Parts: sequence; structure tokens; C-alpha cells
Amino acid sequence: MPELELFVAPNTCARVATIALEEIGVPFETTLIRTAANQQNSPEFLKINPKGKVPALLIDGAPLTENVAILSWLAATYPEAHLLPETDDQLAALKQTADLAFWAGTVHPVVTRIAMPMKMIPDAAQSFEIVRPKGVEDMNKIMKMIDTRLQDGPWWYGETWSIVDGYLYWVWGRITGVGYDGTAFPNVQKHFELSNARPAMQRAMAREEVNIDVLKSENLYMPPR
Ligand SMILES: N[C@@H](CCC(=O)N[C@@H](CS)C(=O)NCC(=O)O)C(=O)O
Repeated sequence: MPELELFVAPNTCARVATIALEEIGVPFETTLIRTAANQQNSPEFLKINPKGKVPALLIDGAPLTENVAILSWLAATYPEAHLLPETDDQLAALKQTADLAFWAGTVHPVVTRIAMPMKMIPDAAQSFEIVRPKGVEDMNKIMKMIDTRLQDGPWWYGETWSIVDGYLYWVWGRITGVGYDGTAFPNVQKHFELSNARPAMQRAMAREEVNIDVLKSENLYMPPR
């Protein structure tokens, strides 16, 4: 069994990889990266991920970065956890990769505009007035599509949960946590409630709470706003 160490920071997309590992149920360590102290750009962490981002997964000491790759590796290595629907068909497998890439490459940047608009332009006050509303507009289009998809079943792939649902769970929690109005998307709201009831989600969130407490004790916690 490989030794697994996941580098994380609270409220970030590292939550998706944490959920995946909790759903699998293998032992793993999480290592907190203190983004408020710019630890993601420390020489030690840049050796693990030269891009200075979480998540990064050490597999027997060797790093794997990017959620799409980490989640695909976990799904393939632990097929009994059914992180993705089982398939022998190459095209069907690529469509699953496309789904993960959609969340990482299309949705995540919109989340950043809503949740961290100050990263987009130098003037923080203006970023909340200009960048966030544009992010909300783009997110509404995405959520409309997802809400329609969820009419056919509670999860992204219908009746069966997958780690794509873990991605939606993170996105929804992240944007509603900074005031995104999701009332127009009842199926997504229901998805979030169902997700919250999963024990693995609860364990993943409990791990984050521990790290939030550490950051608070060090005066390094930046609450979502
Ligand atoms: N494409 C990467 C994105 C990773 C990413 O943007 N992580 C953010 C947190 S959600 C991060 O580490 N930000 C720290 C920084 O930019 O300084 C993935 O999907 O894994």
C-alpha cells in the first residue's frame, strides 16, 4: 500500500482530493500549507510543487500535482472506491477526464473570481465591485447547466456518487460561503445537502477544521469574505 501525504490549505480545491481519500478510506496524512504566510512559495514546498499550489500528493515520497491527475490516479489505483464510474471504454474514460477538466479548468477560475476577486486586479475594493459580479454572472450560467443536469438524478452521473460530485461540493460551499445566491438552483442545493450527509465528506471537513484551528492559533487564518 503506498504511503500518501496530501498537502492542503483550508477552503481550497485541496478539499476535493481530501474527499477522494476519505471516500477511499486508506490511511493518509495531510500537511497544512499556510498560504497567509506564503508557504506555498517556500523553497521546501516548491520542490514538491514548483507551481506553488495545493493540492499536491506525495505517493511514496514522489509528488503528483493537479487535481485532475491526482483524482484520476486515485480512481485508477483504488477502483473498489468507485470514485469514477467503471469503464473499459477509452472514449468513456476520456469523457470522465473531460468532466474533471471542466471543473478544474473552467469552473475553478470562475470560483476564484467570486471567492478571491482581489487576486485579479490590484485594487481590492474595486475587485469586489467589478470582478466578483462578473464571476457571479458566469457562475450563474454554469449552475443553470448543472441544475438541469441534476434533474435526472441526485449526482453528476445520475444515481451513483462520484468524485465529480466532490468537486461540485467544494465549489458550492466556496461560493455560497462568500454570499453567492444559489436559490435559483434547487437541485444543486439538494446535492449539497446530500453531500453533507456523507460520512467521508464529514471526515474531510473535520480534517479542515483541525487545520483552521491551527491557523487561527497562529493568527494566519483568512476567513472567506
Ligand atoms: N490547476 C490546479 C489549481 C490549484 C490551485 O489553484 N490551488 C490554489 C488553491 S484553490 C492555490 O494553491 N493557491 C495558492 C496560490 O495561488 O498562491 C489544480 O486543479 O490542482
